Amino acid sequence: MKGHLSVTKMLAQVKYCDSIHSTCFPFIYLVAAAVTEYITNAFCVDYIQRLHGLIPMKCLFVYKTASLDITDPMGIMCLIANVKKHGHESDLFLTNLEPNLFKAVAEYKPDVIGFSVTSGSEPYYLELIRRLRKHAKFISILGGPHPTFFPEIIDEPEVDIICRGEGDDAIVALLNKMQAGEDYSMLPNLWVKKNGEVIKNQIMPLNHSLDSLPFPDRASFLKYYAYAHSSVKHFLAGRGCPYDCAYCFNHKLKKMYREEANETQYCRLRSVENVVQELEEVRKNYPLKIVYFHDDLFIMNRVWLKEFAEVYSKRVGLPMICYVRANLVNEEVVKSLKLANCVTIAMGIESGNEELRKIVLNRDMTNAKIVEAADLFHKYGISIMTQNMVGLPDETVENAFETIAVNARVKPAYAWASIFQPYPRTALWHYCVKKGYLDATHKQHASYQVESPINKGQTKREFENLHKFFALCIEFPSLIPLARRLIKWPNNILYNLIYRGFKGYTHIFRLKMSSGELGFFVYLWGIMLYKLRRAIGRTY
Ligand code: B12
Ligand code: SF4
Repeated sequence: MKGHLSVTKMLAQVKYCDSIHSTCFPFIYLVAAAVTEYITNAFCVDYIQRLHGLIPMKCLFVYKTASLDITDPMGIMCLIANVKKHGHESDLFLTNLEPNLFKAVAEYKPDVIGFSVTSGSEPYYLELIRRLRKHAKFISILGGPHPTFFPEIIDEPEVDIICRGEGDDAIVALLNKMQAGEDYSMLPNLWVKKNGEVIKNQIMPLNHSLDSLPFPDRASFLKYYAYAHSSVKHFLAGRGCPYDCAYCFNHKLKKMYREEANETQYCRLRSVENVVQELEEVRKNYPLKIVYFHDDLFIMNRVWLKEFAEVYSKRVGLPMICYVRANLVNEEVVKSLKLANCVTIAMGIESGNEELRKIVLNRDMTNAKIVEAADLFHKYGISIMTQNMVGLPDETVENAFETIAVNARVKPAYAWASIFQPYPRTALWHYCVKKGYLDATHKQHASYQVESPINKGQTKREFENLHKFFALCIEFPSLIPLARRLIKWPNNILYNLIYRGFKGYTHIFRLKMSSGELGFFVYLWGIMLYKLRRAIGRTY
C-alpha cells in the first residue's frame, strides 16, 4: 500500500512540473490521484485481507430469554467461546433487554446471525429475522433442538442455514469457509440453501474431548445488568444422558447420532480438573455464590462424582445445585454430593402413578425408590426440588392427585410442575398422535406453563388449573379439597399470580436457584421498561 501511495504522489508531482500545464491541471490531477488512491487502497486492503483470510467474520447471536429467567443459555455461550477462540468476532444481544435491538444489530454489522430455537419459539424467531432483515444484511443460521428435529424449517424464506445437533465445530467451519470465500454448502451438520436448492449434510460424530473446547463465554453478558450481577451462575460438566424417557429429546438425539454418524458414545464428561479450573476462573472474574450445574444427569458416573467432590470441596467449596435421578441415588452418592456442598438437587418424579411412569413415560422406577432417595437427601440436609408433569396422555385428574401425594411424601422444598407438552418427534409425541391426543400438524406452544395442547376433553382445563395449585397443595395438603373445586373454574389471572408468587418465593429464598439480590429486582424493572419500550415500538 505504501508503494501505491508514493506512485500516485510522484504522478501528481510529474504532471505538476510539465510545461503544458494550465493553472487548474495540478488541482485536477491531485483530486484524481487522491480518489484513485482511496478507491484502490480500500479495495486492495479488503481484497488482500480476504485473500489471506485475515478479516474475521462477525457472528452475532440474538436470543430471547424465557420470561423472568436469568438462566445462562449455555449452548450459545459455548458457541460464542469457540467462535472467538478461532479468531472470529462474536457477541450476543438479548431481545428482552437490549434497549434498541434493531439499531444495535445494524451497528454491529454481522455477517452471520445465529438463533437458538426450541420448539414453539420458531414463529417468534422467523418474525424476528423478517424484521432484522430491514436493518441489516446477514446470513441467518438456526440451531438448537427445533431445527435439529425439524430441519425442514429451512424451507422458510427467512432461514439460510440450519444446524442439526451440536454446533461447536459446525459454526466455526462455516465462518472459516466464509472468511476464505469458499463454498460452505457441504459442511457436516448443516443444511444449506444454495441456488434455490437445499443441500442436506450428514451429522459428524460427537466431540469426545470436551476439555478441548474453551470455557463458555460469559463476557458477552456483562452489558446486561441482571446477568452481570447475578451470583447464581450455570455450568456444564458434561453432555448427554444415558436414559430414554419418552417425553425427552435425549432418546431422539441419541438415535440420530447413532444412525447417521455411527456414534456410540453419547454421554461425555469433562475432566474434573477442567471443570474446577473453569469454576476458579469464573469466581475470579464474576460474582459467584451458587454453582448451578445444568447437566441432564450430574450423577451419571459415580467414580467421576467422587473425584469431583474431593477436588471441588478443597478448591471451590461454594454451594452447588445439580440434577439427579432417583434410581442412581445411594448413600455413597449423597455423601459425595454433601462433600461437594450440594445444597439443592432437582429430581424427576414426573408422575406418581407407577404404571403411567413406566409404560407411557418409559421411566422404570418405583415410588418406593423415589421416597428412599428423598429420605437420603433429607438425612444429609440437602433440599429437593421435584420435577413433575400434569396433563399426560392416559392420565386422569385422579392420577395427577397421586403425583401430588407422592410429592407430599417426598417433602420437597418446591414441587415444580409443567403442563405436559409433546415435543415434536419424541416417542411420546408419536404416541399422542397415534392415540388421537394430538394432530400431527399441531404447532407447539412456546411454554409449558400455559396450556395443555393434547386432547383431554373436559379435563383439559382442570389439568391447566391444577398446574397452578400443584406446589401449594404439596406444601399445604389441607388445601387439596378446595383445589379440587377451584380447578373446575375457568382459567384466570389470580390462579396464575398465586402460582408465580409461590414459585418465585421458593426459588429465591429456599432453593437459592435464582439470585435473590438486587439484580433480580432490577431485572423485573428491566422487563417493565422493555414492555413500555415495546409498546412504543422501540424494541422487539
Ligand atoms: C437449561 C435449559 C433451559 C434453560 C436455559 C435455556 C437455554 N437456551 O439454554 C431455561 C430454563 C431458560 C430453559 C427454558 C426452556 N426450555 Co429448556 N432446557 C435446558 C436444558 C436442560 C439444558 C440446555 C443446555 O444448556 N444444553 C447443553 C448445550 C451445550 O446444548 P444446546 O443448548 O442444545 O446447544 C448446542 C446445540 O443445540 C447447538 N445449538 C444450539 N443453539 C444453536 C444456535 C446455532 C446458530 C447453532 C449453529 C447451533 C446451536 O450447539 C450447541 C453447542 O453444541 C435442555 C436439555 C439439554 N440437555 O439440552 C432443555 C431443553 C432445551 N429445554 C426445552 C424446553 C422445551 C424449554 C422451554 C420451551 C420450556 C418452557 N418455558 O416452556 C423453554 C424455552 C426457553 C428458550 N428461550 O429457549 C427442551 C426443548 C425441546 C424442543 N424440542 O424444543 C429441552 C431439550 C429439554 C426437553 N424437554 O427435552 N431451558
Ligand atoms: S433422565 Fe432426564 S435427561 Fe435423561 S432421558 Fe430422562 S428426562 Fe431426559
